[in-house]
Amino acid sequence: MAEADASGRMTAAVWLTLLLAVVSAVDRSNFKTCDQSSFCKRQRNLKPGSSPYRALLESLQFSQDSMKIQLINEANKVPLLLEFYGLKGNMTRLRINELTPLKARYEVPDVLVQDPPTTRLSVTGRDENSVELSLGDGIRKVILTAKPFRMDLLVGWELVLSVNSRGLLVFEHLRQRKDSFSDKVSSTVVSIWDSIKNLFSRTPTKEPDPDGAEAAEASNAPLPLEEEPTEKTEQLEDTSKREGEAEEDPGTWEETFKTHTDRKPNGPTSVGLDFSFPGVENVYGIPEHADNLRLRTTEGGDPYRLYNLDVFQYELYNPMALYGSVPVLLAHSAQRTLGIFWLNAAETWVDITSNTAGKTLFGKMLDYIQGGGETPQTDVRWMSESGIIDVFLLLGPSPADVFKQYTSLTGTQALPPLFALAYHQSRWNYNDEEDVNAVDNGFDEHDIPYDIIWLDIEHTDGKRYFTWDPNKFPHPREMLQHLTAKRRKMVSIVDPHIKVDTGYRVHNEIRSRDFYVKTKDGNDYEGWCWPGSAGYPDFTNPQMRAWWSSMFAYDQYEGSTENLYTWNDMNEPSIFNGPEVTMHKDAVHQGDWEHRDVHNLYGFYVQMATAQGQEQRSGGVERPFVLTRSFFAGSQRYGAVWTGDNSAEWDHLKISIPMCLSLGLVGISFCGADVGGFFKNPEPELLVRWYQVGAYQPFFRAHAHVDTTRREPWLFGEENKALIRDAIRERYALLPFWYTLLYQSYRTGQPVMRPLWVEYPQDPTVYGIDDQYLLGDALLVHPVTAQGARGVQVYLPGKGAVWYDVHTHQKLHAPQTLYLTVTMSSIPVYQRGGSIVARKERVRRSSDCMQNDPYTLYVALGPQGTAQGDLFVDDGHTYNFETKGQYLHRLFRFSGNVLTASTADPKGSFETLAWIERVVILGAGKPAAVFLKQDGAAETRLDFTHEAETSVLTVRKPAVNVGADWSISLR
Ligand code: NBV
Repeated sequence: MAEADASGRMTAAVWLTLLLAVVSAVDRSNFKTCDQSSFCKRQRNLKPGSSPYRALLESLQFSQDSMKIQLINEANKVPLLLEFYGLKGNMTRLRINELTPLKARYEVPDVLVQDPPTTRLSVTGRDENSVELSLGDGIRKVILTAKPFRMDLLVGWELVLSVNSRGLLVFEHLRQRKDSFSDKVSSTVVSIWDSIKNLFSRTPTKEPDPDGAEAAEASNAPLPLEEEPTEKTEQLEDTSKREGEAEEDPGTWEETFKTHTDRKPNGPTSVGLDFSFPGVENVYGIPEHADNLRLRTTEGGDPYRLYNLDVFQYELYNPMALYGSVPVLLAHSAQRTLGIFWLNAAETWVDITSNTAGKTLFGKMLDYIQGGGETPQTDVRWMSESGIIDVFLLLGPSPADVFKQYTSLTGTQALPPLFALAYHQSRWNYNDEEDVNAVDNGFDEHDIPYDIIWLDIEHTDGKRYFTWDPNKFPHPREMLQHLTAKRRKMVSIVDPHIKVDTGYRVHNEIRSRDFYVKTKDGNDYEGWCWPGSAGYPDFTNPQMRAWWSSMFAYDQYEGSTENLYTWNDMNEPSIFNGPEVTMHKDAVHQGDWEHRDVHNLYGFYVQMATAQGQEQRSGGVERPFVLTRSFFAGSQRYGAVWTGDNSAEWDHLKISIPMCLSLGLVGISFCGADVGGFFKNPEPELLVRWYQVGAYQPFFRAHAHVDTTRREPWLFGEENKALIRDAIRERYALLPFWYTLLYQSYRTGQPVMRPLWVEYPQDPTVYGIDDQYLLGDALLVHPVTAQGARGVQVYLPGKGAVWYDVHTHQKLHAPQTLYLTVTMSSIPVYQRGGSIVARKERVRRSSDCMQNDPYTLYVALGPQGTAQGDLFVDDGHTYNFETKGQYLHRLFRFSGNVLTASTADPKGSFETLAWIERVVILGAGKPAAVFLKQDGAAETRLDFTHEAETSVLTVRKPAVNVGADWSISLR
């Protein structure tokens, strides 16, 4: 593969080989540190202290649900407008913008699913320096202090969150750079300009208004709030000297990183704000970082960075940016869980400090015993390069409340088609149709289920997406039909970089419609990527997105069929010759917005347009499946994400757990990591362990780099093959459970993979645990992620709770930490006593073949001898569950020795042949007899077996349809 193509250009493989030869780990120098990012450095140079901002109480305006007030920076006198809303569901929203910006500042569209419904806000107190507001029921109060400006949120009499208490509010107002402006005008104009400047010393309105703006400045009196932002008028002064700290950094107006100079036509525009959580020691979220679940303090290092980047061979345990960003942080203590959603799509850095950081547990205990210790507190500081401050405070108080609140704003996880939860087989690349066929047959020969085979970039005709290589894939339709016959699917990659080639229809259409992102000079922006020179469709443009979506129609994407789905890669966007391997910040998008403003949204939009395309090709009937590498808040609405180019190393296996847990906390539940590791060749032990881990993560796909040796499951000897097969079969058996979890997530916004603290919020032992987790609230998984492991330490949470080892059915009491010895076949999983989990235990070729297979219910009795669980069933692939009510949501309850099945949701109904073939009750005594009762029928006796040693009762063949109501009594 390592050769130049006919035209003498380097092929992608040559590029890659060169890259690999030179680099073996991330080249950090390709990516900025905070110090190299001018706005981050500027803001970080501002130390906590008294805020220069003052709220002008006399400007206070109230409506039923909002408060508006002006803030003035006493140093530069530029007025800001603060809007504060009480939102339904125990949330508030705080927006800060310039009162009269030189031109509009970017406000993130399309991420919120609706205008969040507001709730009552009333003034309940006031003195000369503060206002007290009550939210909704009045239990929650906000005290706004005018000077220095801060806001404190109280629940009852307890302070739970403060805003700007460390005085780190920064709002770099838009202004004209004096020298660059002067350069453009003649000296005469300059002298007129200078005279005007002397006359008016503040932000002008359209017409200089001595009674308004200027007077306001003189007295610090507020400007009228109705005043519209002044669009594109030029500011009549150079205020650059006023910002003090902002001017020290030479990169303020123009910054150079490596060979790239960012000319910043709008000058410095950054915003920042601090939040303090008294009583909180644990914060989570702000993915994507290859780091532990619990965020660490950033003192003495870099802040966590949110800037979507293609980081080649990323390193672990650091705050560097990765492919996606979700600006949501959760703060947790035994008392409550809170969230901050910072809605800004520009480059963002997040600093975390804590007054207990560095204190040993003993030190903290001593503080506690002596009563002299400070209340623990965590402070979080957000810094973004442009846009406005638009922040949602999610007030919980439980973790479940915070998930509900956040997903009410940005949407819940889309319910994937059932097959997408099954096992995916990928590599870069399956070379041609014969290869696809051979791999597909391999799974049958070795009796391993799989659902989807993936084609990477080499399947295209010269990296022209929506095409097929005519030599390697001459008959795509037949290939896809062959898979259909096996009830399997395919995914093909569609990247957003479009080859600049006048012989390529996709390029020609985008160009003729003028849909490419532009350079600052108005030309089509071009960057270097897999196809060579490439254009980047402007996915922020709704018309562009509509056109892109239309490309997935069967007659547009030639060779595509109903069972072809999509993978969006490189959508940060990745640009080999761009600054930090991405797009220049001064590139221009629709509406004249700079790439700087929208950067973190690009990948979100690519997946959105692709998912909508798939939906449309079926007339809105079929649910899409799209995997994306880049994402933002709200991406959960469009499909799955994976953690990008990991490596075949044990630590990478381990980190896949906190990486997916973090994503789940911020709405994105459908997450996975490349099984086996993308770079390098895994030793068989690592590969087997990775399958065992992947089988218990929501998105389960094996994938590998083009330079790795082949690694289909049967290539590692019989023993390893059997272990991999077992792990995959385990996944298939649990598909009904996975599907139900995804349905719950879709309905309620709760994460699928949950850190233990989500279910056991009061148990401090679990706050830092990220090597084990829960699936829903029923299964606890502690995968083996260490080489040569002989055992794992498992913590079973819950006072007075019981757990059952799902393999041995042994009953264990909680809380306890137990040492479990493991062998190569062990996947430590426990079922919570009190839960009911449905499985399908017949081995099949693919999930589709299991459609009508019977269920086994695993009823794990809790300490009171009760249990409960649910099951979602529908056709597995259409929207009929939503549009036509065609679904079953079943509820199973065990209590008083009776197991009953009823509907959890009478609105749904669905015809299925699937029935219940077995009920396994863990922790049960031996009954004398077991009876089945169905509506309108006489009681019948059921066969059963009982294992005294493990207290497992197996009831055979109730043979009731899964949609029917029935009860089974143990007597
Ligand atoms: O398309 C090739 C690869 C893909 O296999 C991988 O999964 C992506 O994360 N892609 C990145 C581009 C090249 C990576 C070196």
